[in-house]
Amino acid sequence: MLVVHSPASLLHDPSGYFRRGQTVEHPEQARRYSILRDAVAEAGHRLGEPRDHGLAPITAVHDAGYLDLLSTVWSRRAELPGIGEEILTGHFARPQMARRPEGLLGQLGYHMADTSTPVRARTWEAIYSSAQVALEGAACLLERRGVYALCRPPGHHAYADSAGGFCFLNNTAIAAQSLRSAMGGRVAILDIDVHHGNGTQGIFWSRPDVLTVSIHADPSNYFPFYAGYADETGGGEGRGFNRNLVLPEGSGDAPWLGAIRDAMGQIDGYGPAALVVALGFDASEHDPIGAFRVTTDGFSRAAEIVAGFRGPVLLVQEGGYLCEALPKNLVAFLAAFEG
Ligand code: Q9C
Ligand code: ZN
Repeated sequence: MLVVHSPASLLHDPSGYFRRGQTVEHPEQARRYSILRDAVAEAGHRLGEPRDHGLAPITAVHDAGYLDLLSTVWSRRAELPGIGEEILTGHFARPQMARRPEGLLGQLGYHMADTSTPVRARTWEAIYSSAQVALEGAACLLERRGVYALCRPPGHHAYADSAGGFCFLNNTAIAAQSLRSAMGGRVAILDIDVHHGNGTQGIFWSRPDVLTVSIHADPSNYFPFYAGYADETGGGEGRGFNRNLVLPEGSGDAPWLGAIRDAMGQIDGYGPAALVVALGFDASEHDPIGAFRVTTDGFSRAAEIVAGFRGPVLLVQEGGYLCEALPKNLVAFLAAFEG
């Protein structure tokens, strides 16, 4: 399998993370990149770095004001005297108070959902390169059956104009949009990260040309809380082209694989020219912030089901946090996908 990756992923390494009133180690560490890359290299996959596909395919998905903020936060740091190595706000816009202010702190809160996405000196380079990894994966998919894009930082919680849940640029959505343009036909997205792919759902909400299906833990008491319910099926022309398969916390291989079969049945019926899989490994039984009990064998079975798709499949790395099972689950998934 061709693996696309970028060492620029290492340029964003968040430290602390505000969780339930305490500061804990940030789960989305740069080491995730090295561990996943070393594991696929060891397993004999072919590795390559991305070309620069530029900003245009990112602008096709994200708002200009949001991209302008992300790319200039660090150069504007003089607006915040005494700032340390991370810039983060604790003020967030609400639906009833949603003016976009001039200042840096207020703009950050306007474009962020939570405190999990601090900006550091080289964060923009890291998130830009993560998007380029997804775009290179999409470009290489035109002549291949499968490509794995080792994106880090992840992307599926990022909306067109907001960061959140460790995500800044929605790599999965950027790749899907690029495939949509390059191939002409419709595109489907299957999100098997344990968290709802809320940003991806938001980006394609009103569009019938990109089917979005997410399998995740019940958001009534789990991140992202405010989206991901089964009755969210899309709006306007996109009505019927979003699907949320919600499973209870603690779900294991059987219900999870059942949901993946169900999702793939709907995706096959949709007849897409390509499939993008938002590939989180945080459904693992060993994940430190997960909510499911999926085994390594479960990830292999999932890959077999996904590999049954007729067309090309782009695998985009999403969540999945540091534990011994993380690299094993990736290697098992890729091996079973290739059959
Ligand atoms: N109880 C991704 O997997 N909150 N993002 C976790 C832990 C945020 C996860 C709190 C989870 C975001 C890409
Ligand atoms: Zn996740």
